[in-house]
Amino acid sequence: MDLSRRAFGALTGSALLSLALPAGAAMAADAVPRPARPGAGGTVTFDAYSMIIDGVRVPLWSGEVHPFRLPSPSLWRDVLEKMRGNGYNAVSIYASWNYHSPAPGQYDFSGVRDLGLFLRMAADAGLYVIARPGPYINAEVDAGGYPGWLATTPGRARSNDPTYLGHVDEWLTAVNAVIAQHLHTDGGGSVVLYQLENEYASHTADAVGQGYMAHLYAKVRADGIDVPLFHNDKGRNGYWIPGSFDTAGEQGRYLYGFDGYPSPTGLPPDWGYFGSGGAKGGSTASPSTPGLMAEFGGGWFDPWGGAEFAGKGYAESRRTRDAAYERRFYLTNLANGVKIHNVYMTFGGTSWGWLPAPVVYTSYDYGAAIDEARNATSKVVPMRQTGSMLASFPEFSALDRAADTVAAGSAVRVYHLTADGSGAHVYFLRNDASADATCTLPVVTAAGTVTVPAAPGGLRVVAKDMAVVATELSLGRRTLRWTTVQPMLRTTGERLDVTAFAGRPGDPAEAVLAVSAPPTATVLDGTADTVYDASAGTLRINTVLDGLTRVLVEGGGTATPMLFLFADDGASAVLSSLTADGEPVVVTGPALVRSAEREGAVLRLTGDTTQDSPLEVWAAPAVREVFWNGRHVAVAPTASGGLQAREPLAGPPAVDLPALTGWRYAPENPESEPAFDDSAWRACDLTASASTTPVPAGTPVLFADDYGFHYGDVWYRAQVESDGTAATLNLSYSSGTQGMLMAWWDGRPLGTHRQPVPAKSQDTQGTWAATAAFPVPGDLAAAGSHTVAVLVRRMAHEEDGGANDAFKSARGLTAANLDGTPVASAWRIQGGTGGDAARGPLNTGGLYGERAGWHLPGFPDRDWASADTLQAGPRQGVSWYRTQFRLDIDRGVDASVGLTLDDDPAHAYRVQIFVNGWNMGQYINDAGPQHTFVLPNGILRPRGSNTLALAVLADGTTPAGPAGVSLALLGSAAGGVPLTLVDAPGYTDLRPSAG
Ligand code: IPT
Repeated sequence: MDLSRRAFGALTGSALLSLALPAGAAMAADAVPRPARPGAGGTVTFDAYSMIIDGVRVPLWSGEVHPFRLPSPSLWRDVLEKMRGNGYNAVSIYASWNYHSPAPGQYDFSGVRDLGLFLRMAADAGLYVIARPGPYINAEVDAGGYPGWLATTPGRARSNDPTYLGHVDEWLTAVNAVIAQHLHTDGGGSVVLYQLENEYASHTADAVGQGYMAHLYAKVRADGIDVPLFHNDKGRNGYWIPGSFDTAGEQGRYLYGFDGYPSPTGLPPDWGYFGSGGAKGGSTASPSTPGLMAEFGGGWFDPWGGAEFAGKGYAESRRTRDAAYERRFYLTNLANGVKIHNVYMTFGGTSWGWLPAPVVYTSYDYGAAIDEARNATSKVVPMRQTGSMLASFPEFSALDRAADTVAAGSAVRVYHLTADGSGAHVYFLRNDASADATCTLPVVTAAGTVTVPAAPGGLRVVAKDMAVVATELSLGRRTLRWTTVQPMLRTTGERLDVTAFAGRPGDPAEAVLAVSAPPTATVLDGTADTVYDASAGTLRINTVLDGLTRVLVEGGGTATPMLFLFADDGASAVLSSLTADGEPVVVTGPALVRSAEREGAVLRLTGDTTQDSPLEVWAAPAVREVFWNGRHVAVAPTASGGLQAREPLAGPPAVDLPALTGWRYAPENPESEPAFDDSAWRACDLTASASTTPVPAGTPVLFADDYGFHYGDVWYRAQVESDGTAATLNLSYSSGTQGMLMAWWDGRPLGTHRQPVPAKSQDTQGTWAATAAFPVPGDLAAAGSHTVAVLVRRMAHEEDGGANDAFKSARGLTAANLDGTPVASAWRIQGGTGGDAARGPLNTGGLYGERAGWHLPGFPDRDWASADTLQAGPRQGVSWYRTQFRLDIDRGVDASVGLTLDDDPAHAYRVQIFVNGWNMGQYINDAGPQHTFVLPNGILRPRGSNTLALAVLADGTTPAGPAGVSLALLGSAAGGVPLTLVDAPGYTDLRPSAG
């Protein structure tokens, strides 16, 4: 029978309502449950296949998010709900020690640092949590997460040194006190896994490393963390497998995990079943624990521009690791037995303030599935398809490698697996060629081996992409004999079952259902052929993916009808499945469905539309009325048993952003003047340092960290004696890539030195140290005392990936001499004074304006000159611009706003961007590549007045200051989450006075 394009309404919803409900039909909507809400408690174990949570096998389909890279807690909920709505069932987080600890003994978990709130939101959103609090995290953050103050302590970090371990215990005590309240096991939350350390590839076979790991293990257990622990090996090296260090007598509570960031241009690696050894556990290294990819690259970080290894911007990461990359690499991981799969990053966010490690700039967008402006990109589509598949079909949770199978007609790679005990077979087909492949495949079914598709034309695997074929999948009340496109969704409702498939537009799709009696198949929308084979006992449906094709199957031996949905990528992107009051709710139309609640006949949905969107829901038969984001939606029953909105849901209205005008201007750096009073500055009087940078003979310690200045700019002043022949002032400094130093002699600029940007290794210690040689102006060299002032723009401390204390290399001035004679005495130093507690230690550095509160809302700038342009003539030093602007974005619209700076790239200057007192990043005009800075709502007031302050640092060789400064709309949706503005003090609360 061919019933293509039968009109809607030929079969009404009420006809379906009259169908009898079979006894005992209530079945779980999702085969894989979401975490219980706080209060429930639970068990967390694992076997060689997967995690087992509350007795149920749960593959974790996780994405990495860093709470510290989104300083607006209410938006955490947005990101978490976007993940859940797009198929993830877990979120993995780092906690960054430096973010929470301004000084030894001081720990802050409030405001933007409220880790407990994040964990609560994750549980509320229905996501399990993988907690990764270090102590070392890497993560492209300053010192790899170590606090600045740790750089001044003795004892080798990342080792069993007792001094270091003392500091580590302090951090773990603090952070574990928070995490322990959100464990799935004690009912407080949904944390199910906890990582010790991070890619610790040193001392893997000696007491230093083993003692360190054993110490961490015991400490974390002592802090009450009772979920399984693991470590992420830097590649599948077999480092830190169970038994490789002392786990305090515990067995079976520690997993082996590893990270992988394979090149997107190479072949996806076979790390488990299909690699050498083929151990079940996803790794030859640890056959008794499940395949755990603690980090699998979902994008890549981008370095500063202006050099050989120049950053290209994150559009490039997203292009090279696109949706097809995700299918090809992540499905290969699944084929290889990985059942705990975390994509690093899923939402990268912003390395705001002084968070970025030297290797990266402010944006940490990462080319991730959810972009820095919180937009779901095309990369969420495969995540939704596969996450939903894993949640719907338990057969995918316990696969073993099966007999090698070869496709006919095309050289696609076939991964054949069989599902433990269920009779299901799964085939992952990968096309590594650059042309689409068409093939047939022999598959194992309950009726023997069959070559699929049965219909002519073959099945297609798009170039550089991957496809899923499966047999004998349970659909709850029926069995699917085979499908040649990826199964995405399966629900069993009181009145209706739904099964959805997804693939590329134009893919031929064949789904064959086992039936025990003649069925009726009705093609409700789209084009499909259906063939009933009485002798085989099958109903075969063939279609070509194009939007959403709907086929309703009734009879066939099962009382409850089945709606088959065949979705191309675009249609699958707006296909959502939730549960309300124990019944499945399937929704098509809106980009995101955040929640579904049912009360009797009323179904309340919340979510986002990014454009005018249709809405159709399949829910409990009792549902008669639908609300969307609190608004009543007029609906009509449809032929497929759903309710359809009579009018589309509205997308977001146009958003108007104001031009930025009314600027005020003030130059600073009074520190460069001889008359400046530095008597309150800290004298550089130390003679020894724990830094890895040697203290030069005959000079006091000048390293900024040793004087408590850990982040941002730092000033130095000294009186220098000249015998009248002074010729060259040599200033050595160390700063991180893109750092710079500028000097003045008796108030006259001597010039600026810029660190050469390293051309090669991003982690090489010492490449960011240099000596600037400044000629002393002849007319100022007279015998006597002269004032030298030096400003060092430090970038960040190095990371410590090699566990060699690289983060302890000095930052700031390291040595000074005048014609070879050390400038040894009477140096004074001033850096960031710590800012305010709300914005935290990484928000501000030591510029005069930062010390004086020029960046803060409410600072009285009325005496500043008004400025029509932000461009000034060449002048070495610092200038500030301030303005205010009002936003008036409709409630109910989630607009994501950025600030764009633009100019002639020949102009040598950089800008520190402060929004309402928050340091939202650093723009380097002549390096790039970043021009647009995301300003998260909460920091930004979408309805109200905002203060923008720009600190321009110029080397004096060119005009400086951005030619263009404008607000940019980076995304908008009707919907969003309730916004709470982030509380932080203004100028009048703080009244800072610069010293
Ligand atoms: C791995 C780190 O574990 C992670 O913190 C982050 O730095 C990531 O890489 C890159 O973004 S390290 C691995 C790539 C050697």
